[in-house]
Amino acid sequence: MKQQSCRLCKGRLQTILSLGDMPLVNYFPIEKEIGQERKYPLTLCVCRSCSLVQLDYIVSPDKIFPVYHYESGASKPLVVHLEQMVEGAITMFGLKKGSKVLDIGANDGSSLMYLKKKGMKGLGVEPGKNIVKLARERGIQMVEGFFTKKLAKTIHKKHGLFDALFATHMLANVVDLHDFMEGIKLVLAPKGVIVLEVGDVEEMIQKVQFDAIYHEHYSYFSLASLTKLLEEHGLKIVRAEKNPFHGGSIRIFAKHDGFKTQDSRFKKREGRPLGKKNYQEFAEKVGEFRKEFRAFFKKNKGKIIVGYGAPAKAVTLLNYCGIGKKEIQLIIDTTTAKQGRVMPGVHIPIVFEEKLREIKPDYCILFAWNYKKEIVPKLQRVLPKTTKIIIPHKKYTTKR
Ligand code: DWN
Ligand code: ZN
Repeated sequence: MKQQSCRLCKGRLQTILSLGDMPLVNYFPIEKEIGQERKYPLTLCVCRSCSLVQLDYIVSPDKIFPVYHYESGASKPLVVHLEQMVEGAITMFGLKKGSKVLDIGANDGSSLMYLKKKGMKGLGVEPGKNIVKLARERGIQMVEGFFTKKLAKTIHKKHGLFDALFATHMLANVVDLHDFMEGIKLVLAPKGVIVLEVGDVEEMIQKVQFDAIYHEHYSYFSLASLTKLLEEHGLKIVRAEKNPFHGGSIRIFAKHDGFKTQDSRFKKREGRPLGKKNYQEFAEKVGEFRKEFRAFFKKNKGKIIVGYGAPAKAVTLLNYCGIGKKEIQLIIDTTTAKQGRVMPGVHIPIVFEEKLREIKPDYCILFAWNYKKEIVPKLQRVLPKTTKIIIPHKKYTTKR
């Protein structure tokens, strides 16, 4: 349903970019479901009062998460990133054997597996039925459902307070941010720490990463909007870091109010906040991207073109640019849940990585561009020397 006002401050929303009607990005149809995908308006807006970037059309989480084809464990670099994040929290905040940790949006339990190895007591919260099953099969204790104040009360009653809460790239998936934060406060021990990582909206806008826009990303955070949200709920950011993960992320460490900011370099606002001009330029460049991307296929009609990686972002990119199985023969992906299925809306078949050895494409488009460091060498080893690798947002073709 259309959101009339800002989900953070009830301010008025200003449209930045409308991407048209788009399918959901993490439900990959099987053959017989092709063409039945529901599409919803996808429009990026910004609040005129608090500058939170957000969608104005809300697809209920009940329609998105109960069956969810994204598995953290399918991306090795993500598992490494999560493990490094846990190590950072252990060093900075003295987590140790026996510490109680709650992972909100635990997905397949990749972070909790590591915490378990370190001797900590982990509990995961995840709405995706199919991925909760995966996590449980790995021996991870899970609560199936959305983290709300109500669920927090139940968790508190059964498990008490937690020394650390992790929420990694899931705050964007929360519709009621205030209810979520009240839930956090209920289960965080007095000296406990929250480790929260989100996509960095300033990087997204400046690097024209419009493919990060999709219905399950209801909000797009800056350090300023995150600070506003937490401080409204008596939570204090004690340390903030930026990292290049997922195209650019912000990681914050927060505690109940009353603790000193650990990080003297911590600034409430990161550089100059984005303004109207930035958003206009972003919208123009997205239009240019679409034109260039479509022109590439026109120019290479008849050539063999494949994709590597079937991330959520590729669903937005392909549907917005109107590129499908006529132009791209297949997409390779390591996620078991996505095998034998097709890309939502454009119906390009998704196949196992082994297929790479059988094909001799003229071009391979890296849709999982955020892992280019790990993936390009792999492609260069397996694909013929004549194949050109295209990396979106870099618009360069790696010469071979
Ligand atoms: O917010 C979200 C972002 C952060 O992660 C989630 N709501 C959904 C998800 O978005 P995504 O699907 O764009 O994330 P990834 O991690 O960029 O997806 C990478 C895709 O590429 C996965 O389907 C796995 C695949 N992959 C692969 O085939 N070979 C990944 C690697 C590293 C590989 O070597
Ligand atoms: Zn607002």
